[in-house]
Amino acid sequence: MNRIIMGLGIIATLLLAPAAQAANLEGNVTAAKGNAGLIVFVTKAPGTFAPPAAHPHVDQVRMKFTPRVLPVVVGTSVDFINSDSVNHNVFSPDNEGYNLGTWAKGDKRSYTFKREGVYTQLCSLHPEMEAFILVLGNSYFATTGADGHFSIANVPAGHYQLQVWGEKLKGPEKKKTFPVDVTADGAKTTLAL
Ligand SMILES: [Cu+2]
Repeated sequence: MNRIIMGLGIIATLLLAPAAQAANLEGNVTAAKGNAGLIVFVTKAPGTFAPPAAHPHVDQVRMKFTPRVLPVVVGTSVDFINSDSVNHNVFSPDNEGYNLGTWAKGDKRSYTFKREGVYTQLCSLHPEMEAFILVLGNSYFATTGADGHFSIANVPAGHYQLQVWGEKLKGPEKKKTFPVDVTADGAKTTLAL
């Protein structure tokens, strides 16, 4: 009987424990070379981050990779599809490097990103084609809209560093870190590159 009561007590404690406070981290990026389509991300966050069950995809359509920039959390599998009537290839010379081969419309290949980093996506058949997959260490990232605004949902309260990635940004801009304190009410910040 005592054991049952103790067990119930533990369950009640777990049920009554306040959920970890998480809030919206939002703001605006100001950058000389345009502030749209930049990736804003938290550099380090405690915890583990499961990749999404549904694979995000990069399409090859009208001779372009779409989207041109795709941010994912480490461990994510990305599907590469071809919607054009011509063959396309996908390879990346970055980090461990890969070449997924060449395939026709309607077919697809997948790649699982096990390491953080920037992976340039290229097509050996069409040298003008280019895209970027940004593999990040946690799920707290967002892409800026046309007005430079970004919003990262469900960030636990805490002190973080933000960084910004964009293909046109120079090295020092990409290395620039912005401290931010997220409270239960969230955080609003301006990142001036
Ligand atoms: Cu191609």
